[in-house]
Amino acid sequence: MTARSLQLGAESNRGEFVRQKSKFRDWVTADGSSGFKAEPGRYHLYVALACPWSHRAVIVRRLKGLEDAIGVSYLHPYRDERGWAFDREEFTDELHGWEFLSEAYLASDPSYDARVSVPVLWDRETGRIVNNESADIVVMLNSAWDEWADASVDFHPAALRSEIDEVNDFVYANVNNAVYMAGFAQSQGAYERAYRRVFDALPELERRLGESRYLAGDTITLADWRFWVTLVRFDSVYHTHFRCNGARIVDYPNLWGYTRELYQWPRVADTVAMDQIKRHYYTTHDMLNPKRIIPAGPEHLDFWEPHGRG
Ligand SMILES: N[C@@H](CCC(=O)N[C@@H](CS)C(=O)NCC(=O)O)C(=O)O
Repeated sequence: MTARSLQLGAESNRGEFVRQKSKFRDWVTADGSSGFKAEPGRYHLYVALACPWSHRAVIVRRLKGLEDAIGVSYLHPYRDERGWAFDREEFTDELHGWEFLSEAYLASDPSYDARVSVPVLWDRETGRIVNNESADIVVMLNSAWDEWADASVDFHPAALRSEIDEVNDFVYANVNNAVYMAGFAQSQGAYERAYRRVFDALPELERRLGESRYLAGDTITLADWRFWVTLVRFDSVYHTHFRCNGARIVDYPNLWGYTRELYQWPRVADTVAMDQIKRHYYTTHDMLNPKRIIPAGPEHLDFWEPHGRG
C-alpha cells in the first residue's frame, strides 16, 4: 500500500498510522531576519474549521486580535482524494480563487507530491507557503505581529516555555496524535496501543487539572489551546469514529469543566464549527464510515453549562 492510498499518511509494518512531516517550516519574524518579515496584510491563513490543527491557528489569530492583519480562507469540510477544496459558494478563496489547496502547494514547490494539509500560512509577497505546521504557526502568531496585535496576550511566556514544551510533547503523543493513531490503525495491535496511550494519558491530565487551573499553571498558554482542540471534538467524533470509547470527556469532571471553561473563553465558542467537524470526519474517511452517515448525537454535550473552575 502506498502512502497516498491511505487517507492520511503512511502505514508502517505494524499497521501504525504515521503522520507525515510538515515540509514548509520557514519563520515569520518581527525583524524579518528570517527572510519573512511580519507585516499587516502580507500573510494569509488557509484553514479548515473541521481540523484540530487548523483550529489552533484560528484561535490564536483571533485572541491575539490579528484578524485585520492576517487574512483567512476556509476550506470545505468534505475532502476527497484531491485534497482540501473550496466549493466556491460557501467556501471561497478570495485571494486566488483557487479550487484546491493543492494549488498553494504546487505554487510553492512544483514537485510537491505529499499530502496537502491544513493549516497553511501563505506569503502574498513571495507567492509561496511559509509554513504548514500548526505547532510553528501558533508560536509565530503569538508574537511576531505584536506591533499590530494585542501584545498583552501572551500564550507562550518565556518563563513557562520549557514546561509548555514538555506538556505539548506529552499531549501530542498521547492525545492529539494518538486519537488519529487509534482511528487510522491498520491492525488490532496498532489500534490497541494507541487506545492505551489515550486512556492512560487522560486520567493523568485529569489529575493535573485537578491541581492546577491550566496545563502550565495559573496562566492559559498554547499548551491549553493545543490540548483543547482535541477535547472539544472528542465526544462527538473521536469517541465513536476513532474508537476511542474508553470514556467520554464528560466522564472526567476536571477535563470536562476545563473543556467548558475554554469553550466559554471570550470569542472562542464560535470558532467551534461542530457541524463542519462532524461532517468532515464522518464523510471523508470512507474506510471508517463508508455509508457516510453522520451520527446525530451526542445529546449530553452542553458546552455552555457553568464550568465551575476558578
Ligand atoms: N502536523 C500538521 C498536521 C496537519 C494535518 O494533518 N492536517 C490534516 C487535517 S486535520 C490534513 O490536512 N490532512 C489532509 C490529508 O491528509 O489529506 C500540523 O499540525 O499542522
